[in-house]
Amino acid sequence: MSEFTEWYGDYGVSFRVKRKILEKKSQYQKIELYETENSGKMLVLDGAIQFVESWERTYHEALVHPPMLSHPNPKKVLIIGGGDGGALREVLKHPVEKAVMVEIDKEVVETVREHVPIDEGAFEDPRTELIIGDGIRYVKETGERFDVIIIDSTDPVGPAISLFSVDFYSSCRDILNEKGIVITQAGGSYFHVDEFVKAYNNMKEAMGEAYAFGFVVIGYAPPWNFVVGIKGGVDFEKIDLNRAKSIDTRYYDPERHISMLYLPRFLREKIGLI
Ligand code: AG3
Repeated sequence: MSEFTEWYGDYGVSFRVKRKILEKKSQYQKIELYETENSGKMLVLDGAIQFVESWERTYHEALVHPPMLSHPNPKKVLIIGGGDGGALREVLKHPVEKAVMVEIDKEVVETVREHVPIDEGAFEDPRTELIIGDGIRYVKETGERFDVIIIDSTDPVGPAISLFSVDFYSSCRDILNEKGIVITQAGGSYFHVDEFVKAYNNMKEAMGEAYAFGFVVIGYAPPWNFVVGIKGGVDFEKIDLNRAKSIDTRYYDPERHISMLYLPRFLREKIGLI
C-alpha cells in the first residue's frame, strides 16, 4: 500500500492511495490526481493537496457560507480561483443572480470535470459565468460590481503571493458594491503564521475592517485560516439564521459561527485582538 504525504516542515498530512490517476504539467503547475484508499479522489497541485473528495466540504462550506450568510443580500458573487467548482457549488445554494468565476488554469477545470466533478452541475448553471484568465487582471479591469468576493487560491507562499497583497485587496474593494465582503483562505493556523498575519494586516489596510477565523479542514494541516474584509459596515459576527435554514451544511454551523472567530490565543495576540 502506498501513500501521498504533503509536508508542512516536519508535520505531514497523508492519505493512503490506491493509484495515481494522472500527472501532468499545465502552463502554470503540476497537476496530480489520486484515487485514495477510502476517501475518494484527491487533487494535488504543485505538491499541495487541494481537495479530497470525501472531505472537501469541510473547506468549501467554511469558505462560502460565512460571507454569504453575513452579507444582508448577496446577489452577485465573484470567485477568484476555485477551478474545481466546489466553492461555486456552495455559492449556488444561495439565491444569487450571478456567480462569476475567474480561474487561471483551464487544465484544472478540465481535469476535475472529467474525473471528479465536485461542482455537481454548477458549471452548467445558467447563473454561472466561467472566465479562464488572470484574477488579478480581471479585478483591476472589470466594470462589473459584486456583493461577495471569494478568493479560493493556493497558499500565501509561492506563485499566489500577489493574491494576498494590499494592492489586490484594494482592487477587490473597488469592485464591491456599497456593502460587500471579501474572503480568502489564508493558510494553516500553525504552519503559515507569518503569511497569515501578513494577509490579515493587508486585508485590514485595504478594507479598513477585517476578521479572521479558523476551521478544521480535512486534507490540509488543521485548523485552516480564513481572512475576511468588510465594506460598508456588514456585520460578520451576525449570521442570518433564517436564511441559513434553507442552506444544507454538514460542517459549518451558523449557530456556532461566532466560535470560529476565537483563533488560537497566540494568533489573536499576533493580529492585535488581545
Ligand atoms: N484552495 C486550496 C487551498 C490550499 C491548500 N493548501 C495546502 N494543501 N497546502 C483551492 C482548492 C479548493 N477549491
